[in-house]
Amino acid sequence: MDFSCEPNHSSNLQIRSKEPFNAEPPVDSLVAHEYTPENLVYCRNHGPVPTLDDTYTLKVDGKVKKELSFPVAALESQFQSHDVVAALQCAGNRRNTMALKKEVSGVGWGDGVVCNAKWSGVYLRDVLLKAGVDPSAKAGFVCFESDFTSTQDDSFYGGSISLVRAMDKDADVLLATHMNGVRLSYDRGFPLRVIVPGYCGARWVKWLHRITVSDQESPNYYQKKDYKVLPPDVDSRERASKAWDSVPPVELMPVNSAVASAEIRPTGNIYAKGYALGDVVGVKVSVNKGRSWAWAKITYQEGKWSWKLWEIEMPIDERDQTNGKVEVWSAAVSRDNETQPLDCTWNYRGVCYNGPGVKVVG
Ligand SMILES: Nc1nc2c(c(=O)[nH]1)N[C@H]1C(S)=C(S)[C@@H](COP(=O)(O)O)O[C@H]1N2
Ligand SMILES: [Mo]
Repeated sequence: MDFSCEPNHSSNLQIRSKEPFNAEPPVDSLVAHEYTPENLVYCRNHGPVPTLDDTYTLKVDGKVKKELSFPVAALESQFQSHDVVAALQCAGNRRNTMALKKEVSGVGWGDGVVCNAKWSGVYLRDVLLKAGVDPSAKAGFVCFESDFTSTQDDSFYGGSISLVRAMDKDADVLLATHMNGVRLSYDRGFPLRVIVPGYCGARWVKWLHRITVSDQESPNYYQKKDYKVLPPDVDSRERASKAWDSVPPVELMPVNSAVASAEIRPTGNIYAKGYALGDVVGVKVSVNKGRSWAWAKITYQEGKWSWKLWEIEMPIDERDQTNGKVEVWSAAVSRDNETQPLDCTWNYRGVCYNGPGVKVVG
């Protein structure tokens, strides 16, 4: 296929690799918005960004009673449209902090590989119901395929989720055509992408071409091999390849947070802001490396799947400073009292890092 028009990537992003195009925004600019504007959304690609139009045919096949196939442009007229506010996060977000412990393999990502948006489109559940899928099915998978280009490691990009998740009304899995009220850009997956709230970005397949109901998860590299939290003794590609089959894929992301900006006010107090991810009920901040914590104020939260924005102003002690510098730490706490580990276990691919957020000021 010929991609005659090159997508215009935002110049606000810090480029981590040009081919494929991987880039993230400065994290302090990210938390200035509840819904991330398009020009501050990170780009994570395993292959070229195709510049498609919306006339191609979307296929729904596999273990369905009735196969479906229609032009993607017809999706919106066939199913009811819905909005879901959800944060999108790459499993590699914050990888650079894990790499401080020991080298990891992957794009050198900071804390900005995340965004929050209102996604609009149709429920995957509604499409599968039309294909005759049993809503009470207890087993099986829904595989997503984008095969307009090959990728670094496979002949196409794919991923899957369980059929139970796909059919669960409360999971809000969407086939999205719009982000923040406008059509998806080429970078975001125009004309159609999958939204799996709470799950790592790898399952949010962009430029969706085919949906297959199957007894097996997607055979794609990024489902079966990559995006796994490998045991800590796996420290080479060769060892990784031996562990792939026995380690589950990353699905729901762990509770997380980052300090996006921090400053010392003229009063001598610290003022810090950041984001938190997961089913978060509170965010704690420490200026003395975890000896004591104070609760931040949540300034934004919407529905079940959004990120939370937080801020805090708190006094600092002279003892908290080393050479005039203070480390500001954050740790989110979830509804079931899960929190960020002070010492997050290292893994070879540097995925799902969720040690405390850290920013040094002064
Ligand atoms: N077709 C396709 N979909 C994809 C990817 C890809 O490389 N190709 N990358 C995935 C990964 S790893 C992430 S984190 C998100 C990134 O979405 P974004 O570029 O819109 O931020 O898209 C996912 N969907
Ligand atoms: Mo990702």
